[in-house]
Amino acid sequence: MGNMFNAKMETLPQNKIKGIQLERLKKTVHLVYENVPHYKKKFKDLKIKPDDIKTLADIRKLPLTTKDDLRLNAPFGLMAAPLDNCIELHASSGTTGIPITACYTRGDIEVWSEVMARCLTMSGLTKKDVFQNPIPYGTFTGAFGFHYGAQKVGALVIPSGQGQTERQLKLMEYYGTTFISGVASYAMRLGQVAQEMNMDPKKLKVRNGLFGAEMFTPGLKKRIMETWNMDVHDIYGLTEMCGPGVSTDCDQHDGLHLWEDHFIVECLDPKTLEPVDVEEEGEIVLTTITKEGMPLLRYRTRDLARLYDQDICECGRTHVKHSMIKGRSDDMIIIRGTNIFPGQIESVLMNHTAVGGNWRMVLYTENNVDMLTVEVETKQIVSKYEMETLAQKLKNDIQSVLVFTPKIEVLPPNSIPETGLKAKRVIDERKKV
Ligand code: DLL
Repeated sequence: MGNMFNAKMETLPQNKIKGIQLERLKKTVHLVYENVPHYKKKFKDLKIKPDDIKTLADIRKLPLTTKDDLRLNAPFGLMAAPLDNCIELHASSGTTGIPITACYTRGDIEVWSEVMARCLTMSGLTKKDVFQNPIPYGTFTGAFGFHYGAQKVGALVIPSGQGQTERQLKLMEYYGTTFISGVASYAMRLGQVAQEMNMDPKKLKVRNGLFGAEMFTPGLKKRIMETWNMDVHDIYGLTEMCGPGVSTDCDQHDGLHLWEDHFIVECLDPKTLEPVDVEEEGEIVLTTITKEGMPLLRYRTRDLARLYDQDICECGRTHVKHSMIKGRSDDMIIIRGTNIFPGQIESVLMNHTAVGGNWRMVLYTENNVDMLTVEVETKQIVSKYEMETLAQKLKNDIQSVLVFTPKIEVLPPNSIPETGLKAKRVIDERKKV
């Protein structure tokens, strides 16, 4: 059994967790009803009152909250606490221009630090570690979440911040960093740059990494593990909940434990909004039950995953597990009638050792027909012949998974432009009809 940050809560029997959830759900429902006009109106429309929530199953009586609700009420309209009681603001850039903003009370920061400390300890962090945090410190929640959690564990935190990959690697070497965090694709980039600098990442002292914030396929995870000779864990979270810290996979690496004493999770069919069966894929819908600043009821994350059966995990934790996030429902691309998730393509690419860390899908229109080119960087500079052979192999493999044949363009390392914090895997230049 690995270390736990809060063994009592992490191993609490399910019936006790359910008891805590009900009590906290009732409190949250009253809090938003009394303080957030948006929810008061929704309750009125649905003809419900806070006291109608008597059991956990009653959660289904509550209104769902969508990204549009957040945007229409931006930036502070969904706050349940006065801004005077808030001490920090975070926002996610979003793709539509209006950022999703969340303000935290001191209590919210305390809860966030706690869940992050649990996730980090689950991934192997101890107070003996030198923890490097190569994430921009800014309104993005990533850096601060890891920072607070790692300090709570008692590790030595190096707040190395944004980018400058060579500098990050030199800091790792100089300070003897043992644990790194970050955005999944950046871990790959760090490994690639190390090799370009003739530095062998395996010879550094880094032995653990906790990454997330974007699609994180098992193939990419394996790649990072092999490049660095380190154990890699997956962390999920979103600005609307707290930032990173909603769930992480334990050493069993067969699902992410979601902290049920702070969040209630449902998995719904995105079309019917009915619960899907256990282990069926659906949209993750989350209710915060300890947040004070901006509590949210039944928030539709758009993230697709499966919830696993409620067995006690080998690691001893009792909190429910979900599969890795397959992608966002809005990530799905429909091209000539075929549904494609970027993760399906990445899974194929990562099976080929000659493929580097960076790749993207470019969609465009040619003679009124939708076309897809998958651009893939090689790990090292190779001959034209090797590039062509690789392109052919990738084409065959992708075709067998997708029943669709994209064009493949194999490129030398560093050909695809960096797009900032999270990798941009899909460029859609199709003419909108
Ligand atoms: O990305 C919080 C975070 C930071 C998580 C660092 C983990 C590590 P947002 O910018 O609000 O917050 O983006 C949230 O990113 O709804 C998912 O679609 C995606 N996402 C986050 N973690 C994962 C993951 C942060 N482990 C959105 N796997 C979420 C797949 C993830 N997708």
